[in-house]
Amino acid sequence: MAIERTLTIIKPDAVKAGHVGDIIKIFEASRLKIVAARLVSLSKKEAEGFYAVHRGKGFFESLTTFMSSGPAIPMVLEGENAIASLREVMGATNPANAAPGTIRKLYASSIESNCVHGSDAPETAAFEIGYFFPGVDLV
Ligand code: IDP
Ligand code: MG
Repeated sequence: MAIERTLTIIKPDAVKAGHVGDIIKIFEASRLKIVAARLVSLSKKEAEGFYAVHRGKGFFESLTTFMSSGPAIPMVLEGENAIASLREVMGATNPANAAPGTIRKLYASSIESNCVHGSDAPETAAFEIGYFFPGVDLV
C-alpha cells in the first residue's frame, strides 16, 4: 500500500451543525493525517468549478447553492491508501445507505447535505488538492 494524499471538505451542513470536531476525530482515528487545512466561504462560481464533473446533472444547481451556503473546511489528508480509506469512513453518498459508524451515517441529514466530500481517485485528488491549495508546499 502506498502513502497517498486526498482532499476532503467538511461541508457547510456539518460546520453549521457543529460536527467539525467529531469528523476530525474520525479522520485521526482512521490514520488520516491533516497536512493542510483552510476555512472557506465558497462563491457559487467556486463551487461550480470544484464540482464541474457534475455540471448538467439534475442536482448540480442545488448542490452548488448548498456548497456556497456557508463556511466549509477543505483539508488535505495523508496516509496509507488515503483515498480509499477516506471513502470508507465517509460512507455512501446517501446517508440512508451508509454503513454504521461512517460519518454520513452518523451526521448527514440527506443525500445532498451529507457532511463530507472525498476524492474518488488519484487524478481527482490531484485536481481537487490543487483547487484549494494551489502552489502550496504541503508539509
Ligand atoms: P460523493 O460525494 O459520494 O462522491 P457524488 O456522486 O460525487 O457523491 O456527488 C457529489 C455530491 O453531490 C454528493 O456528495 C452530494 O452532496 C450531491 N449529490 C449526489 N447525488 C445527489 C442526488 O441525487 N441529489 C442531491 N444531491 C446529490
Ligand atoms: Mg464524488
